[in-house]
Amino acid sequence: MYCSADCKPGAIREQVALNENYCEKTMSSRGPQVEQSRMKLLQGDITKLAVDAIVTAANESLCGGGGVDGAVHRAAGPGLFEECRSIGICPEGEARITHGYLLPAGRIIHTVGPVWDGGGYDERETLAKCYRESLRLAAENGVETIAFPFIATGSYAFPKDEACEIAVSTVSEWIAGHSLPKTISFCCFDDEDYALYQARLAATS
Ligand code: AR6
Repeated sequence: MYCSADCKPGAIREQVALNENYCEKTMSSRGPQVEQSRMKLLQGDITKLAVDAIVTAANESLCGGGGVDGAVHRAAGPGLFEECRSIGICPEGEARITHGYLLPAGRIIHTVGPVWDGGGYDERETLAKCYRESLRLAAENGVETIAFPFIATGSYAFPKDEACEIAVSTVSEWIAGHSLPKTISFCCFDDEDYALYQARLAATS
């Protein structure tokens, strides 16, 4: 499904990531049965996605807050809070998995991004680790379809250009070495973030 500016509110804008060159490359190196790109770009509320797992940008307590994590906790309901409380602390760069409760997504992967502090505190590596750890947990749990929000770019103030580059390159590296998840989506909340990913994905191909 792809809808443009005339999207109804709440609809998810989606675009198959990467262009035909990428498909051609994939087809010649791996055979025609895997011609579909495994990265997708979406726009909308991640809590509405009926995927096997969504990722949320949590804090170390995993007990909710603002931004995407607040939305996830509100939509999933109190069962999520109870399970998160039983897990305890999740350090920066790590991830934990829970049930999806009232969400259409079956599972929730909670990862804790770095708070941007100028870039001299391993923030970039920590952010890449968030993606890798989330994907590792997803694969271990048989997740075939997963969606990521734009981790650390809200309250945690990670510069968006760099965060997008790290997200796309880390996911690309994962895809090259792993068969699961089969489809990995980036779910952007606003137009500006969507355009940033669109340009980055086109450049990656
Ligand atoms: N669907 C998709 N993306 C969303 C949604 C949504 N419903 N809501 C916001 N975003 P942030 P962080 C985007 O601040 O920077 C919380 O309080 C938003 O536009 O949610 O990692 C946690 O508890 C932005 O691009 O996460 C932590 O304390 C992106 O989600 C802290 O904030 C991430 O923004 C984590 O900060």
